[in-house]
Amino acid sequence: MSYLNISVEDEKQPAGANGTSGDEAAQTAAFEARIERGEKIEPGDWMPAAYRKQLVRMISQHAHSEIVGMLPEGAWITRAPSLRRKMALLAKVQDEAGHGQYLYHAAETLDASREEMIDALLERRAKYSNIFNYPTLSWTDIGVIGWLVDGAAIVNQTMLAKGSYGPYARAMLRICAEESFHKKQGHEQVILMAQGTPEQKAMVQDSIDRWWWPILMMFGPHDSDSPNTPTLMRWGVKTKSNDELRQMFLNQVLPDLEALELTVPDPEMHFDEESGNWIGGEIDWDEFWRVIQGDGPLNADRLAARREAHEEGQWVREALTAYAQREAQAAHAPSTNGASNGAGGAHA
Ligand code: BYC
Repeated sequence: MSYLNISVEDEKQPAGANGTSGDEAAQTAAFEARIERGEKIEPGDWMPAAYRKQLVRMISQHAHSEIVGMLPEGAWITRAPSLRRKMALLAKVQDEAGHGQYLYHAAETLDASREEMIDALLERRAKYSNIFNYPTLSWTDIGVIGWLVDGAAIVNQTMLAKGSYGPYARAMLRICAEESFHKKQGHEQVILMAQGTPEQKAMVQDSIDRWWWPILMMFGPHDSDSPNTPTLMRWGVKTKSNDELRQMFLNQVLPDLEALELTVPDPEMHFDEESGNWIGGEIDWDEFWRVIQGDGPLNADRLAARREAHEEGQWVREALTAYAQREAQAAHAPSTNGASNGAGGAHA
């Protein structure tokens, strides 16, 4: 399935347009009416090919982000400053693996195979979030990631939880519940460090200075440069745009940062009385496009780590396949008393 190449033709599927057959136009109209009524679309339901492709693209990239996202924080598990912090970090990184699993499963309900999705990641045909291509240089990076990276993800995912595709929306509900624990433990760490010694406060400020701009990039390009947003919004996968979510995030975190006397590395950041919004300077979009196209500080290292993990897991996949085949054979083998043998026979 070439889900990674969304063609212009794929995008053009409003009812009755572009030479779609009468049947397909009627199906598309009925599909769009369901979305309009707020119904969820479920795996066996009819859906336009472009809806399926967009979902597989987005859900699989989201899954990759969760899995690659284990690496920056995973690097600090052995260096956590206390047992309590180590346990929290272990639990968080393990949660991210679970999120990847929910999401790969959600994509599989759309007939995407796990192998193809993983290959696309490892062969650099699929993207994953820009944010995970930067290094975690100090312990305070872990607090800042928990608070602000997971905080940004929650803003985005709370919106996706209202989306039109049932399995993705339900995965988002569960993921957001877990992410809110991640955010709280990160916020607690930042509060503690910001109120600690001058060195601790300087450390946490340095982390914010390095992570701030990449975090704002997580929401994606400006709406005017976002080719996928119009389709995703028409079909209710996204219910808010990239810029709307970025603004919500700014309005949420700037007062909290101010309360801790922490700053952002943006001299233009100010509160605009008229609009009620925090408004800052322009993001370095050249850096954003460079990083998501594979040329960020750690893209090569992240993929090398994923490739190594994939190769080391080969024997597990082989063992699982062999076990499943044996179970299937046992289930079909005639039993001695003439009844079906059942899966239990495999253990004999
Ligand atoms: N990074 O048309 P656009 C987590 C790509 S993990 C990389 O606006 P769309 C966590 C985009 O894919 C949570 N690429 O796209 C885990 C598209 O390229 P393709 C991660 C990006 O889909 C572990 C092109 O740019 N969250 O929280 O409408 C530890 C044009 O963009 C990015 C998700 O994955 C980016 N930031 O909107 C800690 C959320 N932005 O595919 C924490 C799910 C854009 O056409 N995804 N691109 O080649 C989404 O909500 C949307 O896909 C996006 C982009 C907002 C990211």
